[in-house]
Amino acid sequence: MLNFSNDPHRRYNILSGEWVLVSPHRTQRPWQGKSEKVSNEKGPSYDPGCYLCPGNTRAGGHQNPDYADTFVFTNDFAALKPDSADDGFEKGLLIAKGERGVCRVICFSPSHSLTLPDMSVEAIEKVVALWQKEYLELGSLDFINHVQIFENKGAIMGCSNPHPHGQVWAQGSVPQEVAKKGARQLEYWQKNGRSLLQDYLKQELAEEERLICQNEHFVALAPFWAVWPYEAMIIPRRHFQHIGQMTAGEKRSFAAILRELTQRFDGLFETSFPYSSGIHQSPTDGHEHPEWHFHMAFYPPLLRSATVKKFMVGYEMFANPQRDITAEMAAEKLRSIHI
Ligand code: H2U
Repeated sequence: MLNFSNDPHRRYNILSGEWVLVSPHRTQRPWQGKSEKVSNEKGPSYDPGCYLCPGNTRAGGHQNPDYADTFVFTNDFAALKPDSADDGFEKGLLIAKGERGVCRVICFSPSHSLTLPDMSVEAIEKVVALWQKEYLELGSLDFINHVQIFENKGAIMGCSNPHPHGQVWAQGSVPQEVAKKGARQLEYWQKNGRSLLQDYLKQELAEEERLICQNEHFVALAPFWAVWPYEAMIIPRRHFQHIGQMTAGEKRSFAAILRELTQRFDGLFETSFPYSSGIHQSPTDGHEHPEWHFHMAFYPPLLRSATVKKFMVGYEMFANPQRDITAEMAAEKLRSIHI
């Protein structure tokens, strides 16, 4: 009988249809590889050289308003543009397609030195309200079929500026990570008439060992198929498709669980915990998507301390993602953090 905390095994990701190799017996191996430098120093709340601080001038020459809570602007170096060509291209085996879109940057707070876990629930609720507005507004444009909301946090994740901020990339096609999750959820919906994540959440609530924290409307857990060491997922108890459908109570609970989860992350290695987080929800392609179950995923790179990160290299690049500590071990650690 398979022993999850000792035997090498593969776990199936019901959302993406992909597998992860888990090698729990390797958690004792020594580390003589690269260590990252960390600084736990909080900078000043205003930095005259920061392009996101209120009143400052950005690289493109635009001046930020003297904003009091959140602020959104069109990315001055946008990866996608609303008016570019969107023709198809095919020449033998060379295939391409023009892609139109809109990229925006969202400042979470006027304070340069804060991060989400340092902010009040009320302040985070304003960020959630802005995500809601951006999803609905960009999603209603006729050339936009998907809106990706995400945050890159920490220099280790390639984030260019510590000022608390995230991004929104809205585009004409449905990107591949979302398309994979959509396909699995649709398959399950058509077969069972129920939300895949609703049933998954029910099982996780019964099993308990991968739960991290929960409140009235949301549950944060380490998914069974997690790839990143402290990967986490926030799932609403109610089955809804997108952030635009969140009730006032759900918005508040979502802000509260975002705060609690990120505070637990910060407590893990006593450092401002880096991650990429993103919201996965229904495409804005004009179709009903009853199969979609809104959720948010966190992919943090740190492995065993504030300075040792996991690298997705070698076997992972050429074969399959792999991890050592199990999702159960990670959840237990995150649950035990005092916040
Ligand atoms: P990161 O979240 O990866 O740090 O990206 C910040 C974004 O801010 C990045 O996409 C944009 C960059 O293009 N930016 C501006 O739009 N204006 C500026 O003045 C500097 C950075």
